[in-house]
Amino acid sequence: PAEDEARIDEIKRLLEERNAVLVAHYYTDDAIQQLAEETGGCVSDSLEMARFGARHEASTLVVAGVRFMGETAKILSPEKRVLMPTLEATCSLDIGCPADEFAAFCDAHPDRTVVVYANTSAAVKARADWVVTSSIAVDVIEHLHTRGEKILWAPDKHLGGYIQKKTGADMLLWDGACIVHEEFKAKGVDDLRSIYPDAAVLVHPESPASVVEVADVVGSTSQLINAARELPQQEMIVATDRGIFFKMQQAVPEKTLFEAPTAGNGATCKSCAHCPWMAMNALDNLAGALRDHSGEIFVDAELRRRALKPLERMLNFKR
Ligand code: CIZ
Ligand code: SF4
Repeated sequence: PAEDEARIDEIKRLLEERNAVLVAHYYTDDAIQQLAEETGGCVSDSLEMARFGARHEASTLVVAGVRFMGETAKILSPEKRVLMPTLEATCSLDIGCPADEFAAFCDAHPDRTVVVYANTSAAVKARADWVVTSSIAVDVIEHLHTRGEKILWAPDKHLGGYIQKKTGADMLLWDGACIVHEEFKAKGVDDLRSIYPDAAVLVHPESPASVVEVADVVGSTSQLINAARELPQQEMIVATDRGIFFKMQQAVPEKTLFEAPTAGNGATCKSCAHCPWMAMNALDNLAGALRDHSGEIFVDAELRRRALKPLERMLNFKR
């Protein structure tokens, strides 16, 4: 629509005027991902978003994603201005892991190394020994397990359970979940596979164990896109936020991608597997953030100092 065109032009102009770069997550709307690509920004998972933002020379980062991604960007680049289209975009994992309750949980288990998923507040990160994203989580836990460390893991119990199974590490799990991935159903995937028996099943490990069990490939968003490229199958059933189809289809234009069912009856659901908070990022509020610097992220200096340590461990981690 012409309205969108005008917004897009305005955003492009403002990005230049403000010496800003757009860093977008795979789960944001297609229009935002496309804009990030066209303007020399990046579209990626939270690990690469963090790396890209920290490396980039722009003085302002516009982070289209959810709150913890903006906070992470600010923690890594305190000298940069970090803007988000909306500060309301949170995450069920972040909400389900309040800093005070989490600190009490850690205090009760002082013998454990505290590893938290990136989808947490700065205050929770500040209490952790390690921060990990799903693309690096298995490798980090494997490393800690090899050193004989016992783990306290938060907040995603499905991802934690998956890593535990995969590495054999001793992991105590916080009881949190992603409201998007938790809705995928193994029965729905099976039913869809009975219609497309040659399809590969690609699953993000925030999904329930029963869905992970029927997967051909389990991995983070970037890993699933790579798998779509590398697998011989021409059809893919994908269990993660449907925002991923923008980049995945670009990577494999000749392949057919299906959303994994969330309803359990084999019917694909057009609106279920999409994060309501990611969906709050739109062209309008993105333009607004650049125009008047609304949605600016600030992180308390002392909190930042403490949260930076476990984040840097992650960024410096080599397998
Ligand atoms: O589910 C999320 O929010 C993901 C996959 C975040 C990330 O690590 O990119
Ligand atoms: Fe959080 Fe799930 Fe949304 Fe990701 S998709 S931001 S884990 S609620």
